[in-house]
Amino acid sequence: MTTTTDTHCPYCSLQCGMRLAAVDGARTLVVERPAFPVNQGALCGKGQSAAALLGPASRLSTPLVREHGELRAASWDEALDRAARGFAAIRAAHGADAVGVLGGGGLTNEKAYQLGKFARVALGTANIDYNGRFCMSSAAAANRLAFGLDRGLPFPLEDIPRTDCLILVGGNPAETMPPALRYFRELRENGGTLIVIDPRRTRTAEQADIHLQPLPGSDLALALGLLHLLIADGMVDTAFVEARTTGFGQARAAAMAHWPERVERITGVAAARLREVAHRFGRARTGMVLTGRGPEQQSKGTDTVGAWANLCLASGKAGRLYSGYGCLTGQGNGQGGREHGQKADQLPGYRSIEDPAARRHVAHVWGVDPDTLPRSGRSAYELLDSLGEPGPGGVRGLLLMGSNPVVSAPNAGHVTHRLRSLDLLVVSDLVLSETARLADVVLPSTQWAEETGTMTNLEGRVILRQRAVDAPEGVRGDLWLMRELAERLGVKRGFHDDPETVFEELRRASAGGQADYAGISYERIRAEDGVFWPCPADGHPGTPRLFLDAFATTDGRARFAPVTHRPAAEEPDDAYPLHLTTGRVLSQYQSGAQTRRVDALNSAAPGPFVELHPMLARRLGVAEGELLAVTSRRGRAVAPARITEAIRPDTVFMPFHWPGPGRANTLTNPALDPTSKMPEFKICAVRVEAVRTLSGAVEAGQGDPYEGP
Ligand SMILES: Nc1nc2c(c(=O)[nH]1)N[C@H]1C(S)=C(S)[C@@H](COP(=O)(O)OP(=O)(O)OC[C@H]3O[C@@H](n4cnc5c(=O)[nH]c(N)nc54)[C@H](O)[C@@H]3O)O[C@H]1N2
Ligand SMILES: Nc1nc2c(c(=O)[nH]1)N[C@H]1C(S)=C(S)[C@@H](COP(=O)(O)OP(=O)(O)OC[C@H]3O[C@@H](n4cnc5c(=O)[nH]c(N)nc54)[C@H](O)[C@@H]3O)O[C@H]1N2
Ligand code: SF4
Ligand SMILES: [Mo]
Repeated sequence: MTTTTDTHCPYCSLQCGMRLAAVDGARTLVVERPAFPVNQGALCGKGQSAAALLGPASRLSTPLVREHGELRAASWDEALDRAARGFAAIRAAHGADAVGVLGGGGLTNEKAYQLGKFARVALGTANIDYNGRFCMSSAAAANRLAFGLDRGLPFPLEDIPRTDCLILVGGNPAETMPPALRYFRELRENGGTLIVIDPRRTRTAEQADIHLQPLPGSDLALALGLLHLLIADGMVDTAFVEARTTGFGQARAAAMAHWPERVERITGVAAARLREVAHRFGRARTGMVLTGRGPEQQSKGTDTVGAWANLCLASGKAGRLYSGYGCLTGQGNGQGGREHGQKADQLPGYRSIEDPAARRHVAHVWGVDPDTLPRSGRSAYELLDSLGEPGPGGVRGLLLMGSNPVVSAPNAGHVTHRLRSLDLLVVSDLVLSETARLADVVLPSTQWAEETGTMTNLEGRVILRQRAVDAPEGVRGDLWLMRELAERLGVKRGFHDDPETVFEELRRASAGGQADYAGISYERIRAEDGVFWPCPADGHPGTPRLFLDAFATTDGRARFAPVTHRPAAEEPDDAYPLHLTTGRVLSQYQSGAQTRRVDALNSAAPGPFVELHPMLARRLGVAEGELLAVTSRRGRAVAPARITEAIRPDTVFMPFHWPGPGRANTLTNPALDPTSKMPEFKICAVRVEAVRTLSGAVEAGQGDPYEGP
């Protein structure tokens, strides 16, 4: 017998609708679900192969505890007791803030919400943050500064084909969100212009009318140069600027100092090309700017996104139909995960943890005294960097749910060392990730199709992932294990393992906040293909398009960002003469903890590589497939050369999906953006050499590049 369930993909923020068919309760297949509007049946290879991780084969199926240095199987009681006792002991000895929590943007809204509550109420710690800090925190910060609200896209994807000119900055959806490419294709079929800005000629850039190939880290200068040309060539929409914005004077002054020839020197983009882009965008009736991680994952990411938002505002392409700035959020619940309280400075509903009214509201929903709620804690990298530190302020115990920082954190050799120095590391995961391997207690969690929960996709559309199959024997849900841990920490009420009960509480906690879910219910989502927040009341239609009447600032006006260009935290020099940038490939997801366990994906993308230009390859004397050692101030990585004319000759690119000798994050620079605390994943200075053997090259390097399989 075959039963089918409509649900959504476990991976990226597109949250493609899919149908799961369970055959005789034994096999699960992904089949087409044509009706869901976002992807209309299309799935990428990751979605198509997602059922491979449902069975027990590559999964954790029992809790593990460390004994005499080794992980061994344990009962749930033993594992939970050990975790709770350990946290309580650290708290008693060093204070509540000595226990940290790191969450993830892949967790459902219910899990993210309850994790934030668990940290503040059951552990009493300020130190909770999540991996979204490494993802879209710069765009989130810039959105709040410019528009007063952070929702990645202020419009649904279906608006993209209806705009006249779209600039996509440092995003590669052909590999990172393939079904979304349809929207960009339709834009061009409708006569619109697609401009892509990326140091590499990616599969996405190949589809553009214009591709600019700037130096990594120079986007801020590029955006300032475009604004300069809008002003100089009379393309500013003065009526819009006067009626709906503030702060143009300062932005204008900064832009005037970025004349085209100066910008050409900083970015490597010819002044004539810059002018062509400024005129196409400036003269278009409607226009959008979308950013991916390229311009965001920089130590000046917030300012850079602000500069792109400025361009939209100056040309009157914001707060109007088919126009606006948007960020392509990345993780499955990258959007919802940043709304309901697993961020260091935040309470549910996108409320500030420092705001007395917000504290009162949420404390009331939680049934606690507002004064017992901690204040803001440390951001993700600052948290990881403080692990195991002796003395006051050091975090000695960590609960990690939904991230694999041994592979994905910047300066990962150092982060691994810090994780190892903890008194207690508790990891909840589906698989024995590289980080779970370091844990003292590993808790096997249910995932995706084995449990129900809501996710909020990149459009701000709240969708429902429905349970379709039974979890493997021995595996429990994250909601359940939070409740069990809370109980063992003496908090017997307020934690639930039923997702709908948690969602009902989340609705109340978010009510009146910016990300207001009060009018959204499981029943409504089922009936309506998702509901866009804010949705403050039962009969409210939801809000697919934001800012059409007013921006979300107190005076309703958008704010120009007062930004000027500055260099990357680490620029090339004689010792490290090249730029390294990092990113993704089509067939692996993030740290690869899930996708490296799927055969079909592994054969398509079996391992790390270093992408470099033929001119550079000749200079280094390296042929396709031969090994290269890439060295930065933080360590050394070794991977085969992939030679392509698609990249600038002064830049090399590595994907970050693998642990071991080819781990890109051994190299990356943890310099943080001062506002968003985003690390500079997209630029650091490196030296590249041809090497003969892997082992020789690794031994000659520094640090601790090899972790896990
Ligand atoms: N296959 C796959 N899909 C994914 C993911 C995955 O791991 N694998 N992860 C998901 C997640 S969490 C995210 S955040 C998204 C990310 O989605 P994207 O933002 O599309 O992904 P990236 O590859 O990180 O970066 C995009 C592009 O930025 C370019 N770039 C590098 N440096 C610079 C720069 O300085 N300036 C500019 N303008 N561009 C630069 C890179 O060359 C790259 O092509 O993808 C989501 N989808
Ligand atoms: N060099 C470089 N580094 C980067 C980036 C880059 O572009 N370049 N991008 C950054 C970005 S944008 C991101 S988003 C991060 C992502 O990097 P990570 O935070 O490491 O993300 P994942 O690899 O998705 O890790 C999620 C982990 O949680 C597990 N998991 C999945 N679902 C659940 C669940 O429901 N419950 C539990 N308990 N576990 C679950 C998975 O098995 C996996 O081990 O990487 C960042 N690192
Ligand atoms: S594009 Fe994203 S959501 Fe859609 S199938 Fe691929 S990984 Fe899943
Ligand atoms: Mo991300």
